[in-house]
Amino acid sequence: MNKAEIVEVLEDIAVLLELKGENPFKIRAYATGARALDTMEDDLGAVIGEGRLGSIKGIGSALVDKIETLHATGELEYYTKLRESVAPGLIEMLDIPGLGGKKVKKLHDALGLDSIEGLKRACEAGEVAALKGFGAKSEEKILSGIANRAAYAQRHLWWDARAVAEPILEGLRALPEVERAEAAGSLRRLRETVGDLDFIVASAKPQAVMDWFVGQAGVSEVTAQGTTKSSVRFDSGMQADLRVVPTEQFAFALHHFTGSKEHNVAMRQRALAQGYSLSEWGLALRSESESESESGRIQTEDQLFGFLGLREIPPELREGMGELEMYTIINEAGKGDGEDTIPPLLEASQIKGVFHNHTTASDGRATLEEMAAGAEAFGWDYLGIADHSKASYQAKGLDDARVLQLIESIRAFNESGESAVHVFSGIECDILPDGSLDLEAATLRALDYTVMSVHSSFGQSEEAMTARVIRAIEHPATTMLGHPTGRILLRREPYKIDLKKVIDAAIANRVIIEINANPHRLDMDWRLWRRAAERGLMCAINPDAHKVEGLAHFEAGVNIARKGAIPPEQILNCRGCAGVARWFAERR
Ligand code: DGT
Ligand code: CA
Ligand code: CA
Ligand code: ZN
Repeated sequence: MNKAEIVEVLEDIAVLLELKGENPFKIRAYATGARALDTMEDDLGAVIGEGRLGSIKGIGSALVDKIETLHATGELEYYTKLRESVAPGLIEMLDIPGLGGKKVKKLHDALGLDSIEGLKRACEAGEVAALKGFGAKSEEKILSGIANRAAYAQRHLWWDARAVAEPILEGLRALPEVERAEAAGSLRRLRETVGDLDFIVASAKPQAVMDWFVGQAGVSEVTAQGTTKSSVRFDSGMQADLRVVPTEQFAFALHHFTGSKEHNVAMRQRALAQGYSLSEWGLALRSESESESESGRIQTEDQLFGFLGLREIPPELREGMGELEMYTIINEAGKGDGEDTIPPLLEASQIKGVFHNHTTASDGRATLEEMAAGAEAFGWDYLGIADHSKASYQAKGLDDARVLQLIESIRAFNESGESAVHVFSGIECDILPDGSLDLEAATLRALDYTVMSVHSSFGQSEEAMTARVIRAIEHPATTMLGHPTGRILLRREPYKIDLKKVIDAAIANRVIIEINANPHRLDMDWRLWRRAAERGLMCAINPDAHKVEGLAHFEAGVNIARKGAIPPEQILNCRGCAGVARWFAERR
């Protein structure tokens, strides 16, 4: 087990002990140990090897054995037993925002609750509001937490869905009976969350493909199995549909099951207007039912679109949001003319570096050097470091003095020439509840760039939150706005904010809005980008990486930029080092 995973186990143990009402000193020992391990800069394997674990401040003797066991075996009997000793319903209750070990214990002791169902009933009966330490507001919050949890349980992050889908697709393609195989549905459209996976296969021997699909490792239930269609559920809760079609239907089936529904409706209407009926099976002339169907001539989606007078619409734009108009071939004779009206979509290879990443200076888990090496591995020219500011104390945010030190160490790093990657000094500075900034203007100006983010007082009114963020945007030292709605996909709703006004202010002040590329955020949302970019808004793709592996998330940001059809010239990451430096300087 790696260090991060062990930290999570220790944190879990502390919460479980809290839930059981154990001795506070024991609870604190685990919580402190988790923090000490988390912030330890040395390599855990080396520290254990040298027998130094017990001498690390905050790691008590009771923890040394447990950490070593977890590191060596990935398991710990004490932890397994502890989990087993707690009712599963209580552990589920911990998932609800605002409920920690102490509160769940209180609900259990005072009201005898041991399930989410019971908790919901108790809230609806007003019993929770009457409890000391809870009140009407927290009762309401628990209820909405329960409702969200039910809705969220149905969907998965795109990033996780892709990880499940890739080996399935490879497995399908490796079958000798399979001619073509693709993933369709929301996964292919690069939606931020995915309900279920959809696979389309071309094969003359559907049975063999079906058998392989339902027999995969990890399938916990076969929910449907026919001759050409089956559905399964995996242990992880993910569901997947498979449809097998003859090769000549493949393009039609792939197009249909890629969706979206709205896109399909628009395509069908377009076909009808030209006298054809379009379905998942094919394309046929409506007036002469016995006439040869057109399907035979169409073997690819490109040909299908072309038949209807369209250029090939990339899957990520098929959302029924005007993409047919955008991709209509204007001038059939001079194809070149029509092509020019279609905006090129961003490619991952155009990215020359990323901004907004954290290091061990605040709550990141990797050092500046390690992060820069990670950026070099991607072949990037530069890396932006933006650690937290002091108001984010739980993330060890930096005060003015530490920011100035950090600028110095980044300068030294750049001058040392030890890396081909240039590091830009930035900060993720808290926007305080009144819209003022967490650091001195002079400190902010000393940095190459700044990202301003809201991390507190999420419950403000829409008016107050909008004014707060706009005040930060209008500050002359602001370069970018970080995760503008604070949403955590499938976990936390966005805070209330009028993004239309925020976008206006950003354009007027030449402030960039980020696409926070963390797969849990993808904020600002793709639905807003096309229109905002047309009006001149600049974008930056920011992985918000807290460790080296987090840099890879930039790809999820590229997806969103594509879905939002943001022209590459309006994406700061497409500029070279000098271009980026110029943008930063001109803002000041
Ligand atoms: P999801 O799974 O909720 O994330 O979203 P999708 O888009 O993957 O939806 P899904 O799996 O229900 O169906 C896949 C595609 O099949 C969908 O995007 C469009 C097509 N489709 C499914 N049902 C209908 C329908 O009733 N009408 C039309 N026009 N298309 C449909
Ligand atoms: Ca689906
Ligand atoms: Ca489906
Ligand atoms: Zn943040």
